[in-house]
Amino acid sequence: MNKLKAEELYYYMVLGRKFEYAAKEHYMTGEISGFLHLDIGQEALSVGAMKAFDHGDVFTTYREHVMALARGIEPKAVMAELFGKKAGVSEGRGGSMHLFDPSHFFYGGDAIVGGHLPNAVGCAYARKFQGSEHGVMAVFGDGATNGGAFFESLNIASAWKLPVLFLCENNGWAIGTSIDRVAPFHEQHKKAKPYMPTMEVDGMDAVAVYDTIKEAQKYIEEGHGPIFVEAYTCRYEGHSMSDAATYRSPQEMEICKAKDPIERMKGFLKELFGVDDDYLAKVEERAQKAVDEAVEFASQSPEPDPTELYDHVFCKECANVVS
Ligand SMILES: Cc1ncc(C[n+]2csc(CCOP(=O)(O)OP(=O)(O)O)c2C)c(N)n1
Ligand SMILES: [Mg+2]
Repeated sequence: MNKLKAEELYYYMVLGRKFEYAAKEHYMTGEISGFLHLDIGQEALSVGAMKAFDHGDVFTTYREHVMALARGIEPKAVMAELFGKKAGVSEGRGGSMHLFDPSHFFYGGDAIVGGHLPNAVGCAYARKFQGSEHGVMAVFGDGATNGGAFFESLNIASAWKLPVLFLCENNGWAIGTSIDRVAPFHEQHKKAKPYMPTMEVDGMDAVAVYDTIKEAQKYIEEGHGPIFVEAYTCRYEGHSMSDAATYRSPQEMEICKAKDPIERMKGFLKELFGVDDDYLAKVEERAQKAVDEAVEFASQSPEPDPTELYDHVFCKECANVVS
């Protein structure tokens, strides 16, 4: 990895973490409502994967703010969406779980666990049918691997050799249920092995995630069919803002935080490229400024017009639809 790319990964991880702390703060004041799932601790996975998969379509879970930022969606548009404002990336209709931006080939954000996996497979089918050279990445949590939609998606993607990169973020928890209580093994790629090749990566290491996703992307683009990547990671916060995560031990958190992805990337930048503390402080400043501006923009933005409430609900031009 060259210095420029490493610096880019670092910037987006810092931006992502600051963005999430700001979102948390403004949720507590009531300016953000609905659900809010924070990505703090998982930034290496979110940023490394999005920066590596730099073309093609992306479908993600509901914990997707940092992925959206790393895909290139403006912090102002993401924050305004969390605030439910018209200038939000989904015009204030989706909120935190439904950041949707076709111009960035980023289709959310899905509240239904595993519900986006068949959509990703359908999109890959369309891309193959269109003769596109690009593939599709679907990101999902360990909890999604216990659902039927997951197996159905692996099955048809494999049978039809569709260009899908299945990326499992295994943080060991599905809300407050440990994966070890509800799956026969901790490593979820074992479920995919009968269908496709699998890879494992340390999800707390942005460089490793980046390299692994690049390799996996190349594989699907060469027309071999789907591939499955499992990244082991830690979320520092509860599942959502309504989860105090009392089920987790201090020891578990200590082990997680010792692997902090941002600290790790700092070490990488210092050792390999000799960056100094002054540079790192400037990155922090730049990221904080972008977040402050996003919050200011979101809080000052107008609400959506209530007369638009029913727009996009029914397709007025479609046959057999009475509006
Ligand atoms: C089909 C479906 N079943 C159940 C839920 C409730 N639910 C929301 S998140 C979640 C856990 C999903 O697992 P994972 O993605 O690993 O969770 P995380 O790591 O984000 O806590 C569940 C069961 C849902 N949203 N959709
Ligand atoms: Mg999980």
